[in-house]
Amino acid sequence: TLTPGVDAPTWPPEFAERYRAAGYWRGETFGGVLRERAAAHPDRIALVDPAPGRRTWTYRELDERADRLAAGFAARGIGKGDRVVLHLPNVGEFIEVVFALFRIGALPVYALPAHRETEIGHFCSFAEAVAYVVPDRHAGFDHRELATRVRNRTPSLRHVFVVGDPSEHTALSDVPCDPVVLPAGPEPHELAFLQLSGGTTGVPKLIPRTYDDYIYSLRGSNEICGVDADTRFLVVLPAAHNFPMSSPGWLGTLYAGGTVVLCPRPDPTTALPLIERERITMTGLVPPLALLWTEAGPKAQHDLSSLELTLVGGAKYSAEAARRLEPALGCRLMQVFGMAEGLVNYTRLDDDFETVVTTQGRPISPDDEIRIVDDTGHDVPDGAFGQLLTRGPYTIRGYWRAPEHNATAFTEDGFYRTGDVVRRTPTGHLVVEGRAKDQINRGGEKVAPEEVENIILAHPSVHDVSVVAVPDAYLGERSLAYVVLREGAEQLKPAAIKRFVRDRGIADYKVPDLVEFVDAFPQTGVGKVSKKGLRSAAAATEQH
Ligand code: J2J
Repeated sequence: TLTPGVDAPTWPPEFAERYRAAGYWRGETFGGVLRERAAAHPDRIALVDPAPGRRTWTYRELDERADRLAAGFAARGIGKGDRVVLHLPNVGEFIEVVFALFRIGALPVYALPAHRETEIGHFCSFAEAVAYVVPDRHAGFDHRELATRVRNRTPSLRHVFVVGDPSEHTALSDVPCDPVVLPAGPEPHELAFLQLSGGTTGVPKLIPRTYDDYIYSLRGSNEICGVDADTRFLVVLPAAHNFPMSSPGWLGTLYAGGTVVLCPRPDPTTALPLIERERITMTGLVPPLALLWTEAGPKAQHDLSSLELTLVGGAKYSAEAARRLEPALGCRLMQVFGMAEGLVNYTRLDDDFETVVTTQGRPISPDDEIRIVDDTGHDVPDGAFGQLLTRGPYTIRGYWRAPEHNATAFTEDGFYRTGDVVRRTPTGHLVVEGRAKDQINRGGEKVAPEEVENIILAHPSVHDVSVVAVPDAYLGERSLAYVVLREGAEQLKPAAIKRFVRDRGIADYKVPDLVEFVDAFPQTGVGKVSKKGLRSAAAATEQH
């Protein structure tokens, strides 16, 4: 039932041919890549999970483990094209499960550790997932209870696999089986997984990526970042995020035959000792973490001399903060401006320092097509600001099962409307100046105001609500909910609104940071709430 082009628009044949002819799409799959690496260097360490009781996997062990898990999944009726919602923190099982699913052509749907019942319920039902993989407990939260509730309301969901104590579900450790009997694997042009979009709408969209396109972005990223078999990459951000997965991330590192080390928590107290102990050479951070590390680095009594390169992206990194990273951590800085939909820009190792600190890089591929347009869709003059549109060998042509949304999110000729406002320097580097899309970028975590507004609107005392971004020195942006109460409704405290949102079961980073009660919103001509008006009101509030 799963063909690119049916569940999701795919590249027109003439583009696919061009990308193959140019050597971008090479007909590889992740299952095949891992098999080849395991044959070429079986005893090299692929993966380290340093949590208490440090565990390691050689390439051969990871390959065998993926095989036996894949066979176990297949024996339970999970097959090609089936969707499996993966909701694991940075633990070794995350990587094992992903490669097992790749091997049988089942599609991981990457949930973030912070997601709760609202998001998980949506992913499971919208993707018609057949299985859901969780930890028993993580960060004080019992995932098994959530899994039971989601399972009870999702007819397609046949399996819940638990890392650790399974309670009423199935232990992941019971899944692997021998002998390994596997069905035919997936084709390189087929979908490999569904990634989550940051989103601007009431529910997050799913992003369909193929082996061909994603592996090209990995190869390109590896070349730019200098990833090779000696790379020891620390996964600091949640492994499910597109950035630590592919820019160049854990998948890029495994593609190159390097070593991936999973960091359980991103704070410098956890990460800096790990850099010393595991001789980490490369990592990726969002700007707020980069700020924390920059503060902590020089004070920490840890030997960070192995660290060669730190990538920073996911949200705007100020030039002023960027200037301080290299001296503080004793490594090179690379800015990265990417998106799970595709296009990734990097500053280059041979860029001059000013370019590295003041731009967000240039595209991976010579065939990444960039247009910068005004509100009417016309190209702006060279160097002027405008909205970024892009099309290329690893940028999707449409979201999964979302024809109506696709009609506006993409141009007729297949350019993705990123919603980012950028300008291009004479060297082709992009500078991100802002955003035209209705989204809050909370230190790299994306929040769709509409999703939060819909929840707040369900509160019996609330007449109307608008959620906007306010500037924040640490996170870049935080969220502010302007709430209009119903006439005659009892006055509420901000905490009551926050609790209401939290109790609905939603990722914590989506709970509004600030709540303000107002009598009315600024209106636009068409009678819709003016987010622009609200945003400038919010900026003014912040200054007081
Ligand atoms: C400003 N805004 C940025 C940056 C992303 C690598 C790096 C990041 C992501 C990512 C990714 C930015 N400066 N340096 O997938 O592979 C904002 C833009 C963009 C949106 C995409 C990767 N880097 N952004 O952040 O899908 O608004 O991917 O459109 O989570 O983040 O978000 P996401």
